[in-house]
Amino acid sequence: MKILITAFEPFGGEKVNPALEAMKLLPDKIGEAQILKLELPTVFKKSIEKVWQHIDEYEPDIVISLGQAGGRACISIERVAINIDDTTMADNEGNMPVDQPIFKDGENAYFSNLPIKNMVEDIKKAGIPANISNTAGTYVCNHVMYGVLYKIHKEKLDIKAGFIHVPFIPEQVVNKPERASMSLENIVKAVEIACRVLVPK
Ligand code: PCA
Repeated sequence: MKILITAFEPFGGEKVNPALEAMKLLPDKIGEAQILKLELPTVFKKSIEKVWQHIDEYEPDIVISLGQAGGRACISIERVAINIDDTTMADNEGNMPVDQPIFKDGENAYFSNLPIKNMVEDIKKAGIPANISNTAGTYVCNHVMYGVLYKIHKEKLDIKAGFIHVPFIPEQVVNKPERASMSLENIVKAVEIACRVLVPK
């Protein structure tokens, strides 16, 4: 079994992206599953092109994308990606789409086909706060989640895919004490547990 994990480069003036830092610390094997890691540019379109290319090349069984959701207090397992790019914050190459469909011939939305409730339950059992989120936003994370699920539907691929948003890590909020954060150690543990849910025992 092959699990492709993706994570984004830092964006929005941050020096790090906790999702990327967590991905780097994941083991290369979880149970019998091989973990493949891919860094994505925080750029509309290019991010989808890069992940599509690697899906074709690696033929993973599972794709789990990770992103930072600054301000959120827990691990959020995303339920749904919607067919819209809409932002007031430029991506890392200056693109700022407003009210743009991601793919004109795509559905309005695609649901994650990961066992999202089992993932939340197992992460919580380990003492780490987690919930299901019903919005991945309308920025590059939603864009990639949508792009992966669109490809799976269009090409009828036998792949399970979804998205996990993670909070800031403490070093990002040293001067913003009112913002939530979670230790990198717990983020890594949560992602590993989410992967374990998918790996045959
Ligand atoms: N988070 C952003 C894009 C990249 C990332 O890590 C988002 O939530 O859209």
